[in-house]
Amino acid sequence: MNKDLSIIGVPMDLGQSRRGVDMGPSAIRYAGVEETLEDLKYNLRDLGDVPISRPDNKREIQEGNLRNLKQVADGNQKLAEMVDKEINNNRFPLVLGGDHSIAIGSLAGISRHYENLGVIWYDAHGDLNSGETSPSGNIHGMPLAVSLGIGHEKLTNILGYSPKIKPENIVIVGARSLDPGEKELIQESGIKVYSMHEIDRMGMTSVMTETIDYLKERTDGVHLSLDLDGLDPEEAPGVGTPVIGGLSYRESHLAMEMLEESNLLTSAEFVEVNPILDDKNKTATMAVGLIGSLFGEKLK
Ligand code: 4U7
Ligand code: MN
Ligand code: MN
Ligand code: MN
Repeated sequence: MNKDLSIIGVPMDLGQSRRGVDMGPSAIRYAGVEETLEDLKYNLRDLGDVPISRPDNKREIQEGNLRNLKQVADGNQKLAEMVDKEINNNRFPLVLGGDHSIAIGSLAGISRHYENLGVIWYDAHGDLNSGETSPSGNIHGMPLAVSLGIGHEKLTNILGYSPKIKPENIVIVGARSLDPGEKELIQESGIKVYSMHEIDRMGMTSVMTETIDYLKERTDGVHLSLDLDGLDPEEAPGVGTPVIGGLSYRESHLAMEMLEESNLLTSAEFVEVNPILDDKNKTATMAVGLIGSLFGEKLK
C-alpha cells in the first residue's frame, strides 16, 4: 500500500434527510483515525473538510426527484478536484463522510487516473437509483448509478466525463435492501453482487477471495466505498438507513485484512457515520477499527 496518505473529510448531509451525518468526519477523527495510521507509519496529511454549502431554504426536492441537487453537485465538484490533486501527487486518498452521495465526487476524481477502475461497494444498499426509480429522492441512494452515467447531468458529468466506471468492474458486498429499479439494473448490467444470501452461504473468506481474484484480473486500480450500514445495526447503530441482518464487525474486519493482503486498493472512503444516532461514538470507533485493519494493523 502507498505509504503517503491524505485524509479528506466531507461533512455532507444533503444527500439524505436526517441531520447529523455531516458530523461523521469529526466523529471518525475523534475516534482516533490519525493516531491509528501514524502508529502504522503512514506519512499522513489531513487536508481538513471540503466546504459544503447550505441549501437556501428547506431541504427540498429541487428538480426531477433530486433533493438538494445543486448543493450536492457543488460539494462533489470540490471533492473531485481535491481527490484528483492528491492522486496527481501520488498520494492515497482516504475520504471520510458524510453521506454516501460523496462517492460521486470521489469516483469522479479517482477514475480519470485509471483505464479500468474497480469498485468494491460494501453496503446494505445498491445505491443504484436515479430520479426515476428512487422512492426517496435522496441522492445518497444514487451514487453508483451516477458513476455508471445514469442520472442527472449535473451529477454524472462532474469533471467533464462520463461514465466513471463500468458495471463489470463493480462488486457489491453485503446487499440486503435493493429497490425494484436497482434489481433490474443489476440484472441487465452485469454488476457482481454478493448479497447477504451469498455471504451466509459461502462465508466472508470465499466472498473476498473471489472478489479479489475477479478484480485483480480485470482492473488497474480498486476503490473501496464502505457504507457503515453494511454492518449490522446492532453493532453499528450510528447510521441513517439501518437494515437488520447485516455483516458483523468480525466479518468486516476480516474483509479489510484480506484487502490489505491483496495489495489491490488504490483509494478508499468510509461513509454514513451519524454520531447523533450513535451510541457513544461506537460506529465511528468501528470505522477506525476497520481503517486500521485495511491499512495493516495486525494481531487483532
Ligand atoms: B445509502 C433507498 F429507498 N434505496 O434510494 C433510497 F431504501 O448510501 C435507501 O446506501 C438508500 O445509505 C440508502 O432512498 C443510501 C431506500
Ligand atoms: Mn447503505
Ligand atoms: Mn450507501
Ligand atoms: Mn445509509
